[in-house]
Amino acid sequence: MTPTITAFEKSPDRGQGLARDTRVRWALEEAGQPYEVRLLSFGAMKEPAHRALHPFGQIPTYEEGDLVLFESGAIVLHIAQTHAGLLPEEANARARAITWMFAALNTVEAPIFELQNAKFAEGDKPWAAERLVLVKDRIGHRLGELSARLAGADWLDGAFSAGDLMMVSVLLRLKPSGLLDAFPNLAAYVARGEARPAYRRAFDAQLAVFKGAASSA
Ligand code: GTB
Repeated sequence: MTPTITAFEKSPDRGQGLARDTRVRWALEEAGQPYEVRLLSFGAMKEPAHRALHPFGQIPTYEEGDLVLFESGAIVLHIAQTHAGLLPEEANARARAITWMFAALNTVEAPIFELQNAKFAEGDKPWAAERLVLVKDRIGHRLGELSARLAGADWLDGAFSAGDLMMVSVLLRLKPSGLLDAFPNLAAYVARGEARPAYRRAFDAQLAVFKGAASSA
């Protein structure tokens, strides 16, 4: 059965691929799984019909027959568990790859998310500049730790896995900030992820949505 995911009708990132549907598209592309996309306006995301799928009124969601999922991490994990290629077969290696997915979402994405809050949601507060310094420091600290672990390897634990897909997706959100530049091995790691044909297809698909929305506006 062809799954359907949801995405922004008009992404606020203007097609940079930073919204969380891109990681789901990427996983589906890595898995060779065709999919459909239902595009939503900000208003439609908050309507009861979408909230029945996503309690927080956000994208992405994933529908496949009777199964409805929200949370990009849970969706990517489901795709990885039901298709070959994104998780190792060996049980311990599989558990470690899933650990990297959680690390990406809980330990690395959390401070990166705060950067967006500090810049955009809180940018007009009198304490915004001071907070921005603290947030950037926290991100730098975390990136230093990740950089030390990755060292000279191509991927976090052997072959490319859903753990790398999630970590690269999270780090990509830092690209506009330039914070990755201080860690050449992480910048190269992100570039390796972006160079994967499956990532390119996912990126191009979300960009086509943005261009379509821009041309019809
Ligand atoms: N934890 C959830 C998950 O991983 O799926 C978070 C989902 C989420 O934050 N969704 C966002 C959303 O629906 C879109 S991705 N927001 C609308 C709302 O809450 O009303 C987050 C996002 C938004 C915009 C940019 N950007 O402009 O660069 C990047 C990422």
